[in-house]
Amino acid sequence: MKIEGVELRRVALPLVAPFRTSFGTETSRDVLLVRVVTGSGEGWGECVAMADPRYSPEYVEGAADVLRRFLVPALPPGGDVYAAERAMLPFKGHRMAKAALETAVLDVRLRAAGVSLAAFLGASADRVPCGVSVGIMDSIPELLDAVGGYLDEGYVRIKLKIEPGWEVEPVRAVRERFGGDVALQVDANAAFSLADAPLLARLDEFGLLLIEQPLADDDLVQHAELARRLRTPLCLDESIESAPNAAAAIALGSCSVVNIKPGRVGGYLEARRIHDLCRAHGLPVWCGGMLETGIGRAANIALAALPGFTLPGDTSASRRYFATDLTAPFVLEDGHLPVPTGPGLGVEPLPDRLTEFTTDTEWIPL
Ligand code: SMG
Ligand code: MG
Repeated sequence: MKIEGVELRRVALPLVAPFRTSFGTETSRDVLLVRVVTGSGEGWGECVAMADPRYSPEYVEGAADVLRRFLVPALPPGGDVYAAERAMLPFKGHRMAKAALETAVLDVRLRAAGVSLAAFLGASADRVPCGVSVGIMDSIPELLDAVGGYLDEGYVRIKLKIEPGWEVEPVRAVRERFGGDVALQVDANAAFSLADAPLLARLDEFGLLLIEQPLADDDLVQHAELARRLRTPLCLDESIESAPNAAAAIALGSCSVVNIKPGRVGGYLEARRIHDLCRAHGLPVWCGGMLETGIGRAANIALAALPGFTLPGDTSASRRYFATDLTAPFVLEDGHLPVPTGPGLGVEPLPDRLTEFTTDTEWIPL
């Protein structure tokens, strides 16, 4: 196998509704796709960086820049994914950009070998239970309508985005309307401080599955202190960028659950290492989401089928975000999505959709 070059492709997909978190509101998904081309095939990867560096320091334009300037030129042409991972290691950070390129290499390689990503990673399930992430709303009635709609669709777990001023009341309202049996969790995207511990402890009475990333990304010690003051399990998202980070968080007692997002940790190889580490320590993990198109969604579903993913992830159906996806849509069935079985990611962008939504392409010969 010889990689001839890499295409960077920018795609803009409108969202079905604005998605508000503690750090901002998304109305459209500006996606960077990476396509690795060999003499006999191609492989795709989706970069999960957002347009602005608010979730993490990475952003779409920055990811494209580091790919064209450093990561693609360093790529070994043979198509070995471990060699690709090693070649990118000297360049610090930029994990979302690295993950996209690594995934495209993995996809082209697995397609050539006729092996699915799920099989390569060691998946043990053929379908995964799905949760949904519900944005911050203007009012409680609006929130209850949204949650009710998702429960009707069959989602098996609800995650509420929270921020200071939108925490206890939305959780109480959802519990009052939909009862104590709904699997419910919250995500603060780092919007609180340790001084808010008494406020966050008021969530204890609602029997949440977990509180995700209440404090700042780099606050492992304070997360450990907060964990001691809450009964609700603490889950980390932004804080966990690598397996060593996860090991530190576990050793410190900063969390008892981990949200694994392959983009955030530099790819599916590192995501699997974090899964293995957490499983060895008895911590449940679940697969996060970054409003992926069908390309990234397919790969996340394969990862979520590994045995340590014992909690439902943010692996929702395509229509949660997009009226029209780039691939054939993922459709919820009895609260689950099927794990793709075809070689590689098992999905491909539909050519007409790709043409319709592409805003820019760039070819980088190797
Ligand atoms: O793909 O369903 C999804 C998004 C789930 O809430 C979600 N993601 O912090 O977990 C998180 C956020 C990050 C993206 S917010 C724009
Ligand atoms: Mg999160």
